[in-house]
Amino acid sequence: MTFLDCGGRRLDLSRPAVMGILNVTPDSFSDGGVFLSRENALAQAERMAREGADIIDVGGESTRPGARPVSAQEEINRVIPVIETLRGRTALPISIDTSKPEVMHAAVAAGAGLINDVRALREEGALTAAAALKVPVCLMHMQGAPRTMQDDPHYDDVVADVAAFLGDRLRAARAAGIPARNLVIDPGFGFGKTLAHNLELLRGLGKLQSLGAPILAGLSRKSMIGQALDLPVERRLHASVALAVMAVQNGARIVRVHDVGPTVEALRMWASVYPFVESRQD
Ligand code: 8Y4
Repeated sequence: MTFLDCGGRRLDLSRPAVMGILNVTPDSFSDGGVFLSRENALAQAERMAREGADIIDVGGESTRPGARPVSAQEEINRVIPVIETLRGRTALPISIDTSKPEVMHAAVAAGAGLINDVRALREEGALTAAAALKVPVCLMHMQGAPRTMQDDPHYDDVVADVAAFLGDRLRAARAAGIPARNLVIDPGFGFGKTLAHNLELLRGLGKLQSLGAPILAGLSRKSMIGQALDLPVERRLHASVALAVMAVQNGARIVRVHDVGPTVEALRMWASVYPFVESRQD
């Protein structure tokens, strides 16, 4: 379990891995449509590669509360040209952020080597599609649906509830024919969670390790930082880096971030203190 085979490109998990976020949505909260054009998206990806990203996550659907749903065709039109060009311009594995089976098929055909699904393969046909494509899959926890998930989230015990959900989705994925070695789990910070839920999940992240799958954590620039520190999205870099280090310390193997350079530097320092994953504390 020291690497994931992402369609022939290796993602080394013997040290913390950094997943760079590449939004190709015109309504992205953080990037404001600046990287809508193919050329800008590619320049952004190449910068992340230079800064030490281990994988690039390409997404064409916004899951912001209130965002408009996007058709499979629209998602394909946004992401496929970017994946095709990226595949030739960098040797890094490429991840496709989608929940739709049609997009999974098109993206893997275009060169994506990992499926990042915030709906954990719960859409109709998604388990079958992911199993047929034979690439690793990240299964993320979300309570409710993006439009309403932040309305009034409730849990008995957020860590236990998220662990139970991820355990169910791991079993469903394996039953559909996805080998255990190709499964990654993610607690889904910010997806149907209050600030208190997110903080408790981060403290208890290590408990998810008993599920036996590598853990991915996405905390970069999220509203939990805004809520805890009263900072606007453009001033969340330092807290994002701190949270990435805390997630790794608590067992995350992959962190999904906007600011690759600063995160890589912080995690290289972490890895010099903890050179072997086995020595990690939780
Ligand atoms: C500023 C910028 C504020 C972005 C909020 C956000 C995750 C994910 C997202 C995650 C996995 C986001 C696609 C939300 N978050 N995939 N995707 N894990 N696996 N919001 O946490 O970045 S989108």
